[in-house]
Order: sequence, then structure tokens, then C-alpha cells
Amino acid sequence: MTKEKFTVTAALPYANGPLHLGHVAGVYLPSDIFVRFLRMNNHDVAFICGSDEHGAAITLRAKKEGVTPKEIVDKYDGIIGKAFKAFDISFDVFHRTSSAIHHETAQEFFKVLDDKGHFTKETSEQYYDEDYDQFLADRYITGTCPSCKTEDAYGDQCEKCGSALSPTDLINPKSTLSGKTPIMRSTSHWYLPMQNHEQWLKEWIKEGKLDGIHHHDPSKWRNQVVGQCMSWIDGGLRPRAMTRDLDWGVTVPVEGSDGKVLYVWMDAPIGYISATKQWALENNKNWKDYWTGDRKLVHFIGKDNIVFHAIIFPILLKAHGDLILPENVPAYEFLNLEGAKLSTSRNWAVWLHEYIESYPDKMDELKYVLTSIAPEAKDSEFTWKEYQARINNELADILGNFVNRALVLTQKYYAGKVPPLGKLTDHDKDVIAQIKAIPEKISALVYKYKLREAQAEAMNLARLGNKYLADMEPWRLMKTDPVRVETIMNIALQITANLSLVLQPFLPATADKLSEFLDFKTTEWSASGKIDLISADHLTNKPSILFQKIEDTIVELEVAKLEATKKIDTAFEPQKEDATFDEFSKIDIRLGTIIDAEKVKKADKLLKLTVDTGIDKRTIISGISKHYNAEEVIGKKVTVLMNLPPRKIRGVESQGMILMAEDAQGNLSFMCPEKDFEAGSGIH
Ligand code: B3M
Ligand code: ZN
Repeated sequence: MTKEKFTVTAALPYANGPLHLGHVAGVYLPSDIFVRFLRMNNHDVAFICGSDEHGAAITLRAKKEGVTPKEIVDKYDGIIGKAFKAFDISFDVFHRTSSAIHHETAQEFFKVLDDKGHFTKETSEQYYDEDYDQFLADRYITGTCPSCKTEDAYGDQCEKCGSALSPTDLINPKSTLSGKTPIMRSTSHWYLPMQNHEQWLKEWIKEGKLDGIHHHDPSKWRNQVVGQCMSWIDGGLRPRAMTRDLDWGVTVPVEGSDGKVLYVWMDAPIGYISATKQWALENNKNWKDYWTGDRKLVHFIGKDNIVFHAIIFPILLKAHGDLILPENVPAYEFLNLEGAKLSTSRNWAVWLHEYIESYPDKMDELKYVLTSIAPEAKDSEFTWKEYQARINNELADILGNFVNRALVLTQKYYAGKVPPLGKLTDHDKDVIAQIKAIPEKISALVYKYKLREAQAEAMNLARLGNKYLADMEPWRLMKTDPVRVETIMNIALQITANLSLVLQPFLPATADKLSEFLDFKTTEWSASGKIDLISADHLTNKPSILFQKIEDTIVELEVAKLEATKKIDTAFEPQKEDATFDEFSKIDIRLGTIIDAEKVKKADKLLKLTVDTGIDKRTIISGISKHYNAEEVIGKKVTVLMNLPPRKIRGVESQGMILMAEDAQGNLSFMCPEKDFEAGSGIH
């Protein structure tokens, strides 16, 4: 295999929440496997990632948590970065788009395109939220997707069908800030006239040609990727705004752009370049070597990012000039969890950092399971039951069992020394032929981005070894034909050595353990398939158990944990739409003391209360009679909503409301102050 140059990127996670197993299975794990494999083949690789810290994903999260966007990105960049380290994803660099070098790089990029005349500046009517004084783009606006009719599509994209949208495409648009139907207001932006790029894009995606010259093998692109791109192109490309009216992001570096920042989908992919720059700086390299010439650029992404990586970013790269376009964009479908869609907002997820905390010595176990079910061609599903089954029946019973037998018998028969290879039977020759064939199969599959099958092939080597020992029964032969046993054990140990090689991309920690057991390590893929990896008389070590079986209790515990989030989900109402601060401050809430109480006649739920509010004594009718009787409430300090317009209830005027806490079963409780404050104290 000739050595090649690769720049491999993994989608920059939004720093607006932690990573869940869907992210891992569909982007970070496959890209890591691919890169580890390339490194073993001595290709020249840079593996790039970082946090995506701009856009509405961040500002909306900040608003929700009541903190600044900066606090949000710092928090989640930390959580995400730490999880990647613990999970041993082998990025060369994990950078941040909030860094100065990124802002400079993105601005520079924008200027180059602007100078070359690749943008048009247009003034148009855009959706605007009057309550918030803000233009509504991207995630600030939702509505019905014109293509698939899903109701909560975003202003820049429908996550359900992948269509890239503009706010004006949405049916029934609503502001995510006020929840109201927005008005129109005029603003100007820099647009990328994508329609001018239709011709070359088609040729590039469908035929793999760029300017008439072979660029990549289109048959290696996944069907879903080509399909989504072509349907978008065939629907007619339109100008797309590359700037936004926001105060969080990369400021637009040209005149007349006050209050505007770059569109996050222009800024974020440039993050791959700025991350490369940072890494190059720190490692005495030239970043340009990684973005020009005969280098292969590969973007690992989730399917909701396809058009941004296979259409918009390539247009930007080509317009910029002197930069390479992706050789492939392996996109992954979605991973479901225990029968339902993964959802961050409903907390229906297995969070990577929580898994790491619960099972710090089971990273390879999770890697194995996630690669086995990776959503390469269609959506797939993670269940804890399958997690258990794959670990117990495959990792422990096949791989672990084989390795343990091979090494324990070597200890027992030869005090750890590798016995010589003697005369080969036909059966041996057949097994050896398979040992040779498997690495080639793995290799061919990896280059086709079929990592799920590739791992299955690596596992077939363990299966082969396990079956070989079971068929040969060296423990039985030892009494009658010890010379034959030497050959059998030699072959079993060569298989183990081969496993320490071919498992490296998939299960790096396990491969390391095998190397320790064998006291043998090579990272050269080209050595795989050889049956003289370890020579006779080489001394091996005592093994330990590779994989502990997963007990039923773990599965039960994890499923119960998920079920618990579901219960919370249904017992309580979801958070209401946002109220503005103005709306909130109009509400007058104070402490009051109940000074008298009596039952309302013929109304079994109601009590008529007299409440001292500090400024007056007033009558309030309250529906608490099922939970409190009249005598016990007298003297209680309670929370009073003061400025609710008076209304007549059963002929009596009620002047306000007592605020109560209500649990999932509908029980009511007064909300009393924790300190003994006087009636009239304000509540804010
Ligand atoms: N931040 C990931 C997402 O859509 C998005 C990827 C950017 S890659 C340049 O969740
Ligand atoms: Zn849609």
C-alpha cells in the first residue's frame, strides 16, 4: 500500500450539552477507528476536532440555564474534552471555535471570499421578534418543514429529513424566544449564491470529478449522502445568508456589518482549519500541508450535517481556492435507545461522561458494542440487554476465552515459553490461510468505511482461534502426542499475536493487554497475517481475565435509571414557554398570614381565608379543603399572589391566590418561608 496523506475531521460537537452514545457511535468512534488504522499503515494523518461554540445552539442554552454563552461553552467544552480523553479518542487536536486563532482564521476566510466577489449583499425582509428585539434565524425560529411536514423544524434545517431550510421556508413560523408569530423587518446580509455552483457540484458528487479531473471514487460515498445532496441540488440551490444579526459569534470583518456575525455553519467548518493551525503551531508543522495538494480530506459526521459538509463547505473551500475538497463524507444515521429516539431535552440518553464514571474500566466494552451496532446504513438501536449479550457472549466467551486458554496452557505446558511450530496438517494449513486472509479483509472494509463489518472480521480471528483449540483439544492430546501439541499451541499463540495487532484500531486497551500478556508489540499493520510474529522460546506472561461478564443487575439498574427519567417526564409538565422579565416583574407575590378560615358551604374543596398581607387584610377563596382543614391553617405563613384581578367564587369575592406546591400525585403543600419573615415581605 502506498503511503497517503489524510486530514480526518470529526464533526465539532456543540458545546451546549454533554456527549451521548449517539454522538459516539455515529462520529467519534468510527473516525477514531479509521485514524488508528491509517496510523498503523503509516499514512500521514492529522485527526482534527474541537468544540463548536457559536450559533443559536449555544445562546439558547445559555438563556435556558440563565448564564452567559461564555459560561456555557466553557462548561461543556470541559465536560466534552474530558470525556473524549477518558474514552481515548485519539484526536491530534481538540480545539475551540471561541479561540482567537479561530476568529482570525474565519474572518480571513470571509474576507478572501468577499474580495473575490463570491458574496452578494442583499437587503430583505426577515422574521423579527418584537418582544425580544431580535431577528430570528436558525434555531431562533421553528415551524413545519415544507418537505416532510415535521412540526418542529429549525429555521436553518429540518433535523428529521435533513433538508436545509431558510426561515421563510417554514410553514407556521414561531419565535423560539417569545413563542409568537414573528413580524417582518428589513435587514442586509452577505449571501453565498449557491445556484452558481450547481454544475460543478453535480459532477463532483455524482462522478467524483472536479474541473473535469478525477477527484474521488463516487462509489465509495454512502448512498444516503449522495441521495441527500442530489435531492437538495435538484430542488434548486438558492442564495444562502452567511451572516446573522447576533452578538455571539465571529464578527463580520468588513464595513457596514455592525451587530453581525458569521453564520455558524460558515464559521464552524473553518474550525477544522483553525484547529489544524493551532496544532501545527504547537508541533512545528505547516498547517497548509494539511489542507492543500494531494491530501485526502475526510469528514466524519452525523446525517443531519450532510449538506453543510458535502455542499456548503465545499463551495466555500473551492471559492477560497488553493484548498482541498473532501475525498469522502462518511455520514452516520441515528442511534436509538431502548426503543425510543435519543433526546437531550427529555434526558433520554446514556451520557458518555456518566458511563465513564460508572464503568471506568469498561471503555473497550462500550467501543465494541457501539461499533457492532454502528448506524452506518440505517438507524440502529442500543439496549443494555444487547450491551450485556455482546460483552458476555462475544468478548468474554469468544475473545477472552480463547486468549486465556492459549496463554494459560502455554504457562502450564511450557512455563510460558512459545513452543516450536512442527509439521503442519491440512487443518493447520487451512487455519493459517484464514489468519492471512482476515487482515486483508479488514483493511479492504476500513477503506470502504465499513467499520462494523471490519470489526466483525477482527472478531472472526478470535472465533477461528477459539474453534481451533476446541477442535484440536490440546489438553486431551497432551498425554498421547505432546509434539503435535507444540504445533497447535504455536499456532494459537500466533493467532493471539495477530489479535494484538488487528484489534488495535477497534479495542486499543484490549490490544495493549494482549501485548503485555505476550510481551510482544508491533503497531505495523503490515505485520498482520504473519504466522511467525513470535518466535519459539519467546517468553510470554501470565494472563489475567480480559473481560468480566456483565451481571443482570447492571442491566436492570441502567434500564431502571432510564425508566425513571421517563416517569419524571410524564409526571410533571414540561417547562412552560419563556416569560419575559417584564412579564415576571409585573407579578406581585408576598408573604401573608392566615388569620381566619372557614369552609365554604356546599363546596367541599374550598376554604374561605382571611389573610393579613402586611398592607391589608383580604379574603381569598382557596381550593385546599381536601388537604387542610380550617383550624390547622390559622396562623400559617403562606405565599400570596396579590395582583390577580378579584373574581367571585360561590358568591364571595376572592382577592388573590394562595400559591401551593403540587406533587406528581396531586398533593398540595403551602410554601412557607424558611426564616420567620413578617407578613408583607415581598417575594421576587
Ligand atoms: N456542531 C454538530 C451538530 O449538528 C455541529 C457540527 C459542526 S461541524 C463543523 O450537532
Ligand atoms: Zn423535514
